[in-house]
Amino acid sequence: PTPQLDDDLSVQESKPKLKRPPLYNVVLLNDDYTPMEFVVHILEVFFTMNREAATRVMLQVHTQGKGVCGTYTREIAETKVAQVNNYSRENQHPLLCTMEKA
Ligand code: TYC
Repeated sequence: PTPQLDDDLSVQESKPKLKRPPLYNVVLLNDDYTPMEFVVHILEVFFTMNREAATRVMLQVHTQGKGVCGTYTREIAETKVAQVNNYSRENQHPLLCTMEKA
C-alpha cells in the first residue's frame, strides 16, 4: 500500500490554533439602598481600583444605572460575580453584580 505523504489532502495538517477566548464585562447595577461607600469598597477590593477610579465607576453606576467594573475571561468573570454577590448578601445590601459578553 502507498504510504500517505504529508502534502496529501487526506492528511490532517496541524495548523496553530490561537483563537483568543471570549471576554465578558463584569457589571454593577444601581439600586436605591446600597451605600455609596460600600460600592467603592467593592471596587477597591474585588477589582483592585484606587479610590479615585472606584469613585468614578460608582458614580457612573449611580447616574447611568450600570457600569463596567472589569473585563475577564468567562471563569474569572463568573468568580468575580459570585464573590461580589455573596459579599453584598453577607453585608445585607441588595447590590447586584452580573456579566455580559464584551
Ligand atoms: N444608588 C445608591 C445610593 O444612592 C448608590 C449605588 C451606587 C448603589 C452604585 C449601587 O451599584 C451601585 N446610595
